[in-house]
Amino acid sequence: MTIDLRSDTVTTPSPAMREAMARAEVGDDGWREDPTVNRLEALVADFTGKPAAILVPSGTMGNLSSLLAHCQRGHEVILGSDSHIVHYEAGGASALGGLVLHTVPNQPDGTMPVDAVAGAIRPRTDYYAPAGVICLENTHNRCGGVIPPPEHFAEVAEVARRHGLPVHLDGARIFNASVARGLPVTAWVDYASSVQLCFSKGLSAPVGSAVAGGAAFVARVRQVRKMLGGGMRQAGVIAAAAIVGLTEMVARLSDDHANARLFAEGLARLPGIGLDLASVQTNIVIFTLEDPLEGPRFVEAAAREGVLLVEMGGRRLRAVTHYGIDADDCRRAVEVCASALEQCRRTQGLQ
Ligand code: TLP
Repeated sequence: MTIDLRSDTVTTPSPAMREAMARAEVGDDGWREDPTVNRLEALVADFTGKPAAILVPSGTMGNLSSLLAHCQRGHEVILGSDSHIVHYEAGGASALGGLVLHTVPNQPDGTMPVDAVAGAIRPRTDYYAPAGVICLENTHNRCGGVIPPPEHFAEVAEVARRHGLPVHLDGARIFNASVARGLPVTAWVDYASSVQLCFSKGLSAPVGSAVAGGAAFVARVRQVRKMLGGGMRQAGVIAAAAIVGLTEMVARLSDDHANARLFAEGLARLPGIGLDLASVQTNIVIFTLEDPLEGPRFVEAAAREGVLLVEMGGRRLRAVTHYGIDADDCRRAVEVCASALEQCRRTQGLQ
């Protein structure tokens, strides 16, 4: 059996989700007549403590529609250099929104130096593109699923407040942060004007994300979602699974975190692997291979033995635990990584 650690996006719906999808009461959401979508949106608003929420097809559309709703063409989006929006959203904010991505270095703990955030907000003169929004990400994917603390959010929110800017939170995995820290999602979300959260990552729903924020903002996102072709009709079948995700799959994220730690501890003992165990705070494990071991070769060797990982460039690799992966899988994955290291050394003539 393949142990797929490429992402928590590979999860498939739980039996309870399939059941809920089959039974979902539906209507045309274009008319706001899908009762299951309406229930999901109310639930998300409740969870996030925001006045309104809207279902969108993906995390990428959630972020993009939020940025387009906050900004006008030519505005700058101030965000971390390792943000998902910068790396993995196909440049949509610039291509479709005419927005300029102004990056501030991300630190290993997923935060940004607050002075640098403030410094990125340009003076209002004819020369500069004006700032439109500041973005945060939690948990921070490319920093290894780490959890920037609420205090950091408070500091960034204060900078934003001083400049009259909104803060958008890419909270694709905010529930992982919440479970790992034992805090409600509002511990972070309260500092953001808007949040995007995903149902199709650790919560294991097949499709969907939500954006939450103020009523006028969400109304604007609804219009942008339409523009982007993301308006859906009988989306209750999707929303039904997301509701199960929100109500039944959040607490079990602690299993994913324990499994990630088990895998990371085993991996850290292997010679040739660089891994800072302090960075393993949730379900993501990012590790490095020592020079001159090659990432793509390692990924191929592990795949031949049934363990799938993602190569991130620069000898960095990623493993993500999720629903469907248990402790035995993680122990097996460590053995396979040990074997992959040996194979790499052999094929690269290093032993
Ligand atoms: N992340 C995916 C890939 O796109 C890299 C993954 O496997 O981790 N924000 C964050 C922080 C994300 O990690 C992701 C997905 C998204 C947004 C986008 O969500 P989708 O894939 O639903 O568009």
